Amino acid sequence: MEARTIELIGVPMDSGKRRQGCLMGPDALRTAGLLQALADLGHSVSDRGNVSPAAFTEDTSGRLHALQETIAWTRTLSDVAQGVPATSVPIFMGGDHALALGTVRGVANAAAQHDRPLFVLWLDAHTDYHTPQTTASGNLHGTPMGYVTGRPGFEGFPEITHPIRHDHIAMLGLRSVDTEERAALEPSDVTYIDMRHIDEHGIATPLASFLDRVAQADGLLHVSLDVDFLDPSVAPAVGTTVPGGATIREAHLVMEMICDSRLMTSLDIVELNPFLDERGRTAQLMVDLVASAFGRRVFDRPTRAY
Ligand SMILES: [Mn+2]
Repeated sequence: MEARTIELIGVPMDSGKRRQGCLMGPDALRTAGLLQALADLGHSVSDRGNVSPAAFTEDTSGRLHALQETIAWTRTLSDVAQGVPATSVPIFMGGDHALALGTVRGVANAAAQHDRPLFVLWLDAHTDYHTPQTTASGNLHGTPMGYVTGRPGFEGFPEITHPIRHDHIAMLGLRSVDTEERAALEPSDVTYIDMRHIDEHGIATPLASFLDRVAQADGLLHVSLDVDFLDPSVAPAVGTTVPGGATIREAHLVMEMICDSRLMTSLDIVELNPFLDERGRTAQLMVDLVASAFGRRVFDRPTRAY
């Protein structure tokens, strides 16, 4: 693929759920060699260091976990994401999935400024389509898709001025969807591909048709990769393990197809909890997957000059 300018942005965010550890995610990805892996592919890569949230005062009386901290992160990350030049591809190194409240809002605003439609590919065991009212756990990492599509009930969060259209969203790898989320998603135009569908039809066909739609619309593509998209036997470093996830090869194929499409304009790597990892194997796998999305051919390495 042609050389890209890539900005690594560390997001040590841990407020989206109660189990702690994702704040170490950015450093685990650095330690696993993310920058060098991308530079070796011929890309121009810089590490912007870690982002910090705007000042906040937590109110622990409510049902929602770390609401004010999450709102503060959302404000900051939205500004950071919106400010990335259109010539660069930002990789947001999480951090838990609540970071997508900010990153997707920000890239949606930037897309609107450039008059381009934004599409979102959500690679996850979960739909994360809750609102602060519907989440039973009170963990806001289950709400980013609800937020960026403009669902109501996000009091205190920055207003969504450019909601993501439901027909611009594909969710891949689903295998744990709450009743309320299913009821809200089923009548919508979201493309949701659960693991049974992947078992029966493969992962390439639904992904190819989504990528075709993005290309037809001359759209920008934000990819949000949750560690729990993968089966926990190959990616144990995540707090929300659900058996029956994507295999290593399925995940690489998704990344290789994203690479071939040349459509991806921003990427989240989320929910990596190094505290739960086994000798860094999950962090290493995530680095390998990102490299596939930027041109590395892991299982077929022809001799090639970059
Ligand atoms: Mn998620």
